[in-house]
Amino acid sequence: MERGIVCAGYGGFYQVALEGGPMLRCTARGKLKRRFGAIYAGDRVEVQRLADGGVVENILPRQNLLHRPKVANVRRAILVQALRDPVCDLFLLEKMIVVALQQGIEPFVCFNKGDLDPALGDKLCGLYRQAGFAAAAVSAVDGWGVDAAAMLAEDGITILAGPSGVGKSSLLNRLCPQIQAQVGDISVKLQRGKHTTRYVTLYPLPKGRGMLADTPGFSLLDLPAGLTQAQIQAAYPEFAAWPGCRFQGCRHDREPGCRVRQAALDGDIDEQRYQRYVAILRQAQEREEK
Ligand SMILES: Nc1nc2c(ncn2[C@@H]2O[C@H](COP(=O)(O)OP(=O)(O)OP(=O)(O)O)[C@@H](O)[C@H]2O)c(=O)[nH]1
Ligand SMILES: [Mg+2]
Ligand SMILES: [Zn+2]
Repeated sequence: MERGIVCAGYGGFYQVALEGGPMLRCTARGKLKRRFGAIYAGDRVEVQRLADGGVVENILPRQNLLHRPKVANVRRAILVQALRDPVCDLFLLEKMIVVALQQGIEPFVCFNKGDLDPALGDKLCGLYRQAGFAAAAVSAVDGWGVDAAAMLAEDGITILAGPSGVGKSSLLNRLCPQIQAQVGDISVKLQRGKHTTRYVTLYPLPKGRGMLADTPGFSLLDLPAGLTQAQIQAAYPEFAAWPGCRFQGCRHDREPGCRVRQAALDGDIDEQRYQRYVAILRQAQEREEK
């Protein structure tokens, strides 16, 4: 048996990158699906080679599994928003940060289409850096700010994730010019992307730097079940750094005397980030009560 990583799956076939190079087109044993539910891009698998292609015989234990986009064993997620066209959705971005951290994935916050509004790019990038995240404002069309060394994980799987039309495939082509993923348009009427990328696809990076995944865009994200207050607060590290509420397990919602809430009202903590935090906290609570 040989080991490999699933790079894409469609129509009952899986493209598997075998260790040491070649791609193999595989089918899968039926019992695997019964045991694991499904095989996802990013899955590490054991493969039996046949004269023509191969058969996935086993899935190795997963480090993590994202549901949106569907991909396993992710080390880093470049969370992409466009500064505009489509409109920048910081609520979705912060939900994605929550989910990434909960799954043990390093988030990298990326504002694309920097050419359309460089000042806003600098401002948002500064906001997230100050909060404690790796962040960049970039332009995939002219390459401004695109720094593969900073954006890609040292090894393992890096994914590009975010709404349709923000420029994930364009960025992939910039980060790794030997790949030429298909780029779509923005609908003039709806001001949204057109869901050009249909499947998660992993591309091996040169120089053994792991793999980079292009993924389909999405604009809605359900919070996972069982999300804890601490897991939500992990996406707001500036709250924990603020003196006062740190050791009390405070929700920072409507607790009397909450210093974080006060700091947000005083403008010492970004008030809109605080409001999005409260919205996520309540959404998670509603989900648990259902
Ligand atoms: N002005 C500007 N346009 C960009 C930039 N990056 C991408 N675009 C344009 O945005 C549109 C969508 O780009 P894609 O790369 O297909 O977006 P995507 O995120 O892959 O979209 P889906 O595959 O549908 O999820 C294309 O018309 C790109 O040319 C940028 O940095 N600046
Ligand atoms: Mg795309
Ligand atoms: Zn508090």
